Amino acid sequence: MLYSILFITSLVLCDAALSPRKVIVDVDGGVDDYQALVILMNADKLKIIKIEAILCTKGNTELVHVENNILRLLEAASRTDIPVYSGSYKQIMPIDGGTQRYYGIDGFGDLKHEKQPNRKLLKKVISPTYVFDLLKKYPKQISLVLLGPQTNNAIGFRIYKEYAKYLKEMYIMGGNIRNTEPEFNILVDPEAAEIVFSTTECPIFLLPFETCQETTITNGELLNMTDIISNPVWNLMMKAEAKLMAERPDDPKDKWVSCDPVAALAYLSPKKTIKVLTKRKVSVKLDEPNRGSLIVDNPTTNNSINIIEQIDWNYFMKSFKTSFADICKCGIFRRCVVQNVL
Ligand SMILES: [Ca+2]
Repeated sequence: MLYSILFITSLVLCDAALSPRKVIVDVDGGVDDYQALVILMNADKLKIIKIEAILCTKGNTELVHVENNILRLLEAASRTDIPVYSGSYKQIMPIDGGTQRYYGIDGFGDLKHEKQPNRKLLKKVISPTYVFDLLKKYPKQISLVLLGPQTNNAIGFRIYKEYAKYLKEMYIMGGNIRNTEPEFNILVDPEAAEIVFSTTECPIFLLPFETCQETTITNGELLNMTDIISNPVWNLMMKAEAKLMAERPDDPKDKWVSCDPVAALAYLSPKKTIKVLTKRKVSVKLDEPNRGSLIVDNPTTNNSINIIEQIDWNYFMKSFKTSFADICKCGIFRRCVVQNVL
């Protein structure tokens, strides 16, 4: 029996190890960023992808909270080996505040924690410099998954002339394609998004907010999962989710809309996750009214963005559950140490 397990596991590891896809994840530290990272970290554990770095940017909360939330997740998952880089503390043309309070002041439900995460784990280099060095080392091999305002990315595009050329692809959560109401990630730094959309040289896969709103999953279904999943990573996330749902207050029958994990899965398994993909010309409205909303299909725009219009929600839910259930499980070749979290 043990030989069978060893054989199957080594087959999986050997096969996947041939070509783990390299990815950098740029986050703004909300509960949904956390969920996205769990999906990606589980795939990293299986050697399907390699998370080269997590970059932080102001968005859901101030930069220091973003960093703390990500470090706390890595500690809970015993994955402090994944490098975390600080990034932009402010947008290019900041709006008042420029942070979102949907996930609380600290972006993670304002929970009380027994201890602060180890901030010494933060890398000393600023993120655009690190990313460009990595892009030069692995040209056209690195994907970017962007789950917050695109400030870090836009700065990279503007500092380094060849930044855009070296990227393989970008998966971006953000924007509106049908409503006029701007989506947060674009609204909070429209100039950054426009820089990225107008100077990109690699394929962009954009997940707009309206696609996420079509979810078939309810708050109640998420809360009920606590009956079948229990580990430090899940418990920490659900403590924040349950507190925030109670404070808003949300009805269990309401749709549970969480965009970032959908964008992460779209990157990880595009064929299984994305049901409808269209190519559209996309730019960002930089003046009022509706500053920060997307202008779609404008013939004068010179790009072609892949818009993720429909998702397989059953596949998403299955993957979401599996990722959270497995993230802390110890493999034969990997030691799991449960940290002092909750
Ligand atoms: Ca986010």
